[in-house]
Amino acid sequence: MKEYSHSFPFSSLVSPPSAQELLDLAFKRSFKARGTKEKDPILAARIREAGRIASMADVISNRLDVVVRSFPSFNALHPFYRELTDVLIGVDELRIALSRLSWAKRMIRRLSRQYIRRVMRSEDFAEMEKIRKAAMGRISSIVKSISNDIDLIRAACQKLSTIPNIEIGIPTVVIAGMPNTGKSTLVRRISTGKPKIASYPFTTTSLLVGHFYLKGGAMRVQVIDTPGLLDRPLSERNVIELQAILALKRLAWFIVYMIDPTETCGYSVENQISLLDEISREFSEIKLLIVLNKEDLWSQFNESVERCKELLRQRRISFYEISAEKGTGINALATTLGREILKLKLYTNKRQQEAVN
Ligand SMILES: Nc1nc2c(ncn2[C@@H]2O[C@H](COP(=O)(O)OP(=O)(O)OP(=O)(O)O)[C@@H](O)[C@H]2O)c(=O)[nH]1
Ligand SMILES: [Mg+2]
Repeated sequence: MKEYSHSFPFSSLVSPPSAQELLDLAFKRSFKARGTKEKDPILAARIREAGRIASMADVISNRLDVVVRSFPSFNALHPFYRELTDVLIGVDELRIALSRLSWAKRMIRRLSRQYIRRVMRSEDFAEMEKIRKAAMGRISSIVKSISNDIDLIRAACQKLSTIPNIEIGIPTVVIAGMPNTGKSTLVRRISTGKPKIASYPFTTTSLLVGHFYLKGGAMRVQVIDTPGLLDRPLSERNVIELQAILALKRLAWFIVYMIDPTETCGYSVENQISLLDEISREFSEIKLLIVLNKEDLWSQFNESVERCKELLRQRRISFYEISAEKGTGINALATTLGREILKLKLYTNKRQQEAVN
């Protein structure tokens, strides 16, 4: 079995400056006066011109090197992080961009050595200056040629830095459902997570993590709030929804599926249950707990609430009745969640123990 690092892989990413900023920085550095004690004017000129080439090349190649090294190896990444990178940026595109930065770094170092050798052999001031200008021109062209790769990596750093620090391997509950059903409200209620809540769909656009504690604080459970899912095929899902799917597929020990039977979320009960059917099929091996929310409004929406309950009864699915906003029914839900997680944890520990023996 492959062993993955469980720590957050994107905490030390270094974002590159744009190609133009990098060149400006390198030019400035290379023209900073470099004193030499050399009395011989030819030798002094060689040292000065060679120093300018070296310093330009060093500034750029070192910076590119630091950027490339700050990225984790994608092969060693846990599938959740690798697939999330793929959804947000594209692993292949990112790999190509990084390898082009490495290529540029090597080319710039090689060119700088070649041109420095030529400067050091020259006896002529004008020729030395010409060689130095030629070196700078070629280094600039290389940097400009990777301008798009640099931009892609800058965008990647920005996106990857917004990924929450999700821990792999600790008990994890993922809250899923259609938009506006109250998932974030529940996460706020039962965990330390503080997602944004609003009365319009697609308020949550990325994954968000909170925690709650079991066994008097001895066991930490991760709760993940996800963006709302629509009832449609995987091939039509957008980047925001794919993050929710990925959390379900790769992280969930337990899924809480949220239904708004009042339909004030903007989606019909039939639609919400059709998505539930899809999730139960797709993630059949993960334990699923169904929650009907907004109980404080049910008296105004009897008809749809009854339709919803009937559809669930037909499927022999039991459910919890809560108001995430008012806090009713939350204790019973949290108690069950805690009990089921402890059972799963015991089971996992036993399996691990058996694997060791
Ligand atoms: N009356 C009532 N309103 C609720 C309840 N739970 C959530 N809401 C409201 O429903 C709206 C949506 O809540 P959110 O928690 O943002 O819903 P969400 O499922 O996270 O929505 P997305 O992030 O867009 O998928 C907000 O206006 C909440 O105040 C509830 O139990 N009762
Ligand atoms: Mg939300």
